Amino acid sequence: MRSPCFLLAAFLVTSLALVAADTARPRNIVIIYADDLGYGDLSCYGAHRVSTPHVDRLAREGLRFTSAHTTSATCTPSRFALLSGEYPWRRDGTGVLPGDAALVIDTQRATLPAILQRAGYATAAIGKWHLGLGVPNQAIDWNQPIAPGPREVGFDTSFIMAATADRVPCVYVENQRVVGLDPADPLRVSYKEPFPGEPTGITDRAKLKLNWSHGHNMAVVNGIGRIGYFTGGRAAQWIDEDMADTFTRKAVDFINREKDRPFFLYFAPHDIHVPRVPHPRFVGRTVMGARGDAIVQFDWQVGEILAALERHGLTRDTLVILSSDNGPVLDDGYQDGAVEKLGDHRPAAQLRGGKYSRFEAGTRVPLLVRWPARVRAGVSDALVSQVDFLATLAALTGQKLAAADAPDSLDQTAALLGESPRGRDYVIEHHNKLALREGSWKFIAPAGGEAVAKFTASQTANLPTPQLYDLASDPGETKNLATAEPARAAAMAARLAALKTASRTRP
Ligand code: NG6
Ligand code: CA
Repeated sequence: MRSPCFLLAAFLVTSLALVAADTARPRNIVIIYADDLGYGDLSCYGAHRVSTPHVDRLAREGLRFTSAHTTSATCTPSRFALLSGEYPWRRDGTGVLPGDAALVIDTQRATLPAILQRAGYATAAIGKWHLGLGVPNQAIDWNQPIAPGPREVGFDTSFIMAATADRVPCVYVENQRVVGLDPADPLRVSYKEPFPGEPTGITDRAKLKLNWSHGHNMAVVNGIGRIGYFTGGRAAQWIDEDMADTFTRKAVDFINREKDRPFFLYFAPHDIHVPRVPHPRFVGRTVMGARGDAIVQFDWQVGEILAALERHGLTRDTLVILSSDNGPVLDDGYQDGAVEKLGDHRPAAQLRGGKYSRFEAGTRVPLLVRWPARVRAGVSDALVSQVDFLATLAALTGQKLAAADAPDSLDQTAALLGESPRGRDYVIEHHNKLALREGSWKFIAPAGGEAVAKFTASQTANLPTPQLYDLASDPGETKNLATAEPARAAAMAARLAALKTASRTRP
């Protein structure tokens, strides 16, 4: 018979191992990546004209960050950085992509999903992709399997839209095949010229159910003008009103299917990007029109994901990260009432700018991290960047990075799990040109004064002279101190230039 001492020791070893297994590494990882959701758009970040109870639950049970950044003020570059751990401005072709673009992620390098796959997680990408498909200089044949794509990037399964909901082709692509295509009606896409006989947002403007304000006047799908032209593929076209339900069902199916093994779900809803056409059950849920209703629809999707985790008893051991790819925008090309019905809602809270901007609201976004087994609930002011998710999740799951991998991704485990109040000592903010944040100081490199679509240089920060702000006393970036503090401005300009020319920032 074993001695009581031995039994006690064995018991202690086993329970310590169990505790370690519980907290060293998350059982599952879910990233919920909203589109164009601003720093002030959630009730847990102060919004009061819209209520987001499901997201607020994540905030209550997890960590809410006040200084979290995407790398860039638009979608493709931010998603590129999130999945590759590299600043997008190091690579040509990582700006907002058309729907027929080639894949922009280098499949020879480690990616976030590939690392988690290696660590034993089942991986899925569901929702918006916008990172290109196929190889450069070779037109995609939408009627055949499409590669490379999410699979070659590290996702075992995928159910995506190729680009954005305002860009053709308006079809879902599941495991790299267009869903529901009728072979007798092949789908063709062009970003150059219209297909003869197909309606456009100009010829059929009077018949549109959602009128455009700028751009979005090419192909018409589901009564809405889009960017780009297409012909054929009628049976495969999505219905915008059902998109949130479709993506959510796919995400919940994935959780149900993989519940018994570790999984990584990258869930990228279309909301609250344009065209904002929420399902009828969400229409009128806020006084803010389509944009507010789309926020409620986004919140509902979060609730469905959390409920699926809960049902399978996975809440405690699942790391859930919720954030957005860039800051808010009201009129992004459709007349959907976002401007007129805004009232006193402040999509960027106290921050200046929004999508397309190097002012804070371009890249400072909501970030919530919930992992009950390890992360204590609270608020963190640590300066953090999504470019670090890759190295942090690699470290958390015990994966080593090769020297060439993720050149700008730092292991920020302590900050992202709330174990340290200190994050990075700097973040780089990007839209065309760069800006640097160091502590509370913000330096914005001069630009040529260029406007972006309808957005003026004073919204985008593309001013011809350097700008320097002290966010501690001036969170709204209203007092340019570049002339008053020339030494600080020069030092920050020099540091930014050095960071830009270095080929990597990960030691
Ligand atoms: C812009 C579109 C805008 C949106 C954006 C990409 C026009 C006039 N504007 O070019 O509507 O689609 O690209 O947004 O076409 S993002 O969030 O995917 O980066
Ligand atoms: Ca976006």
